[in-house]
Amino acid sequence: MKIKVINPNTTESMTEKIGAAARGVAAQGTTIVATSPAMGPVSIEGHYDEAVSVLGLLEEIRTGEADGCDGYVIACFGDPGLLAAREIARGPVLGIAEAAMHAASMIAAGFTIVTTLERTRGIARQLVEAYGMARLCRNIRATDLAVLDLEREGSAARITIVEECRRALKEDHADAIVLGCAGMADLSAEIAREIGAPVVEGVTAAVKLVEALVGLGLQTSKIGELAFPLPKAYRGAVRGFAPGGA
Ligand code: 5HY
Repeated sequence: MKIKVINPNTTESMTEKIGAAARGVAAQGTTIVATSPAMGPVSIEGHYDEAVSVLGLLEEIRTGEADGCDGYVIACFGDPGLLAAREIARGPVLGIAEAAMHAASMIAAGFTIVTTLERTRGIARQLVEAYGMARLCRNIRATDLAVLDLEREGSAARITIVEECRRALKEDHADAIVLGCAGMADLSAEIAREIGAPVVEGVTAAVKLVEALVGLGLQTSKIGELAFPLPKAYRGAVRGFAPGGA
């Protein structure tokens, strides 16, 4: 099977890191295609960044459909454009936040999300509510790291994240940690060893869940809300996105 893992921001080093993490857990027979859009923000750290990133993401889904991809991962903890992507995809589309929370809910009685900037906590909180995880999410902690701090060689990001995870175990009584940024995709095993608790990372969780869904022969339902968009004209710079080629 072929799974397309899309980094909706346009920082190549992060896309490479995400692709390596995905390939590290992919089953034999699963091909991982890791991409990021040609247009969009270099990092997604708020509602505006997220909104602007969605068109580039959807373009990657469109090309994935033409290339026969069996499923998709949206590798950004805000799960930007998730439902729109599901409308235009045949196969399963998972966001890393949704995948990570569901995985954590199956191995722990409660988890804490450890994310980047303080201002993105609200986005994570909205997703916790949307995914029905409020009962299990003990807290959402921000390290106040910028997303691209995770890309800087020699940054203290890893230590900062480990310290916040330790506080989560002690103060929130979390039984597991959910890492709240795709840029942390290379850190989960190391952090789990250091803190002695399960650390769920969304890119790898999403890849395995997409594999499972495709293996079950499950695709995105096209009989209701997530049916293909209605054919109509689009005007101006987005005219090429018109559904049904109208
Ligand atoms: C992410 N931003 O996973 C989110 C993390 C965040 O560019 N990739 C980004 O802090 O929302």
